[in-house]
Amino acid sequence: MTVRLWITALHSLRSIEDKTIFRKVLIANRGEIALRINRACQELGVRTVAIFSQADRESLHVRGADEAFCVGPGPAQRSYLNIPNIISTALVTHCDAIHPGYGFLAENARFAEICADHGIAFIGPRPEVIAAMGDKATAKRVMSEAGVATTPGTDILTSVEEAQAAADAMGYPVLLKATAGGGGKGMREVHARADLERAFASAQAEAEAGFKDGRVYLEKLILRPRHIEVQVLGDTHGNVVHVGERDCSVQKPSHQKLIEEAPAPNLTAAAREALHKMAVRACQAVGYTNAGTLEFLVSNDDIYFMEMNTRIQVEHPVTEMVYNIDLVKEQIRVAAGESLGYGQGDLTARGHAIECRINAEDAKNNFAPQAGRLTNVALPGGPGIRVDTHIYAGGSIPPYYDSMLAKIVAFGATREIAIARMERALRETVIEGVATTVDQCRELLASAEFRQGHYDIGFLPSVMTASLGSGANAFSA
Ligand code: MV4
Repeated sequence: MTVRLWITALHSLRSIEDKTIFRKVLIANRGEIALRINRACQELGVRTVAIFSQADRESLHVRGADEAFCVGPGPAQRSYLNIPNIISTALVTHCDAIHPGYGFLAENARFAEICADHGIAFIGPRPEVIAAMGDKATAKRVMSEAGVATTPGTDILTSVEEAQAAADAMGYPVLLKATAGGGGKGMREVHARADLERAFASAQAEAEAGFKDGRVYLEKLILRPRHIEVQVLGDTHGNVVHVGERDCSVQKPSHQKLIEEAPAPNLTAAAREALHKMAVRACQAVGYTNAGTLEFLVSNDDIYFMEMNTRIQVEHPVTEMVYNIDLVKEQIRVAAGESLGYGQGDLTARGHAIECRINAEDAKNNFAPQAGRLTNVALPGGPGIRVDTHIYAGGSIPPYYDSMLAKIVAFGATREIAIARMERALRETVIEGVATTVDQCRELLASAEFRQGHYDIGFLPSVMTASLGSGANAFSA
């Protein structure tokens, strides 16, 4: 009897332990995502430590956290990327975990490793998985071995001759890509054999300069595909679910996304199911944990895996609206060792969500980033509108960081309702003091291509040629 009681007591102790989430999390980021993480922590009853640069002293993310520490001067290299200062802040404040957000240190495998070395949980996947997915050629090899359809192409190329032979075999046009890349840096479109040698050299040089890794590989150029990505979530007990897809085809030539939506419009049920299945299979193959995104190119009914992002993404709110889930809370829970506690069957998409990114950029000046002080701010609200932002009237926009000011998310029972709400929200939006991309978002939303959901990665230039100049996007062929 006594023994029995002890066992019961131990069981309940263990289950309490299993449910023990972090006590304190350091938020290694700034701007809207720092606020977003702080909100998730507060709702979970987790205390927070903010870090900030001298340029961000007056930022909202500093005020929202339980504690806040300056980690260096304005330039990110000396503050938000300053690993020794961030780790020592976490240690001094007794944080159990660090949430990296997106950008900065989010996909730095070495940083994830350093966190672990100091007994701090990194809220993200394992360092080996971050490293493997960060190398695009490795990621494609791993996914291909797991049975995922990847963009036809080569592994790392060691000579021009090898590139020429491969290109001849697959047929032009082809695309050279940097293995350390992503985001288009070190990418070269090649339409004829005569142009390959020069493109090979300049792709290598750009990759070497940008990433200190000049290795490139070759792919068949997919003409006018859609960029569709699948959100995934895995726990440390082997459970993986997908949380649907997002269409992110509306991007600037600089590969900055402008509008994202979930679900993807004009996708057949078969293609959607294939995407979801491939994403889950891929995650199971690499033992993926935490939140992640698999990027695919979709052309007609052909689906090709392109790369995987091992972080929470800017556009995660459209998925949250459609699936009624809090992805940042889920990230924190699974990083603390909790089980997902639900399966694929418990997740259903409902309605439609669209996100517009509002940037501090001057469309009349080639989208040059704007810094300065905001003289007036009035944010939209009302039915179906969510705004994730760090801006306020009187706040300053430092010159050192990403130009994104706000994400406006519109949700509705149908795509039409979401579009109407977004248009209404954009009309309500007042941001004065710096030039913003509000008008460009309105222009995009008003276009026939967007309204019909018939768009691909070549869509933007045809709508915004006036602002961007001609021939801005070589991939619109
Ligand atoms: C491609 C492609 C066409 N074919 N790969 C752009 C950024 C980088 N992540 C990969 N990118 C592309 N890879 C093949 N084989 C077209 C693009 C591309 C693109 C992709 C998604 C969204 C917008 C884009 C704009 C231009 C080119």
